[in-house]
Amino acid sequence: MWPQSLQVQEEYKLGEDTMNKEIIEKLGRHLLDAQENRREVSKITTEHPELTVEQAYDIQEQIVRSKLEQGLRIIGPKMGLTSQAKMKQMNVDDPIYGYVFDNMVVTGQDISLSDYIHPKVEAEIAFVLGQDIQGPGITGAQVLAATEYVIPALEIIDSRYENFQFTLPDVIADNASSSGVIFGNVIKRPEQLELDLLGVTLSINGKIKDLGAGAAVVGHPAHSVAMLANMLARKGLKLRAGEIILTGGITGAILLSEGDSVSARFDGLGSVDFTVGA
Ligand code: OOG
Ligand code: MG
Repeated sequence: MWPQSLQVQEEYKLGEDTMNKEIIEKLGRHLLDAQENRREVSKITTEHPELTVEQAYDIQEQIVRSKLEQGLRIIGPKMGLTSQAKMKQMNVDDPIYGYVFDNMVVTGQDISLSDYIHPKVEAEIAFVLGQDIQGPGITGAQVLAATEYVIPALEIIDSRYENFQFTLPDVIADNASSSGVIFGNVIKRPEQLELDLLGVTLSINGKIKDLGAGAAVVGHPAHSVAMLANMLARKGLKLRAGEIILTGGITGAILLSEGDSVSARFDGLGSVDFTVGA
């Protein structure tokens, strides 16, 4: 999907008052460097309070481009800040999107704290489409009709910003805090489940830390995918068959500590578990 978007991006001219390309590249490198060195940095809006959402997506695109140049592959786009739990927790009111890469997928049962800055975990429902979806005007019903299957997931987010605090443009520029994802091994067709009523509990060391249902995500997780298709359409992009799309945290995100044993149980979709090592 990305080569096509780069083409689109080149045709999309920055207005005169927008940030110049050099600053966008510099901020992209700054955030990438923070991620690679597992070091938190100050919010970019501290130095650039005028940063717009559009410019923030340009910075995100710069990061995505660099990762692709390093040989990484996008597994799919993700939505973020789609539930009240998340919006309230992060003090940001609008859904955003970012990209998840192949090197972020955790395949074993363990993660190491030393691979992250200050990781948090949240429970999500992921969609895999059987057909491409091109916005604008996409509805949740159209998404469900195009969905091949759904998978339970735990996303590990790791904001590159100090104290995990940011404004909307900051978190967009930081590729929506994307850092890791663990998928469960139960997959179902969407019509086998009532995704809005699907309950989820998120436990650490046997204690429930948060819980919710699919409807927490903009009313229905399929609606989140529809919003994503419509947001991407503004850049001339579409959702593609086979991509794994994260719809956003149903639960609030929980900070991880060494020794944590994390388990999310999804009604009808089994559980997703991992432990946190040093
Ligand atoms: C931004 C990422 C949000 C979600 O599911 O809401 C996200 C953050 O909270 O750091 O992935
Ligand atoms: Mg998430």
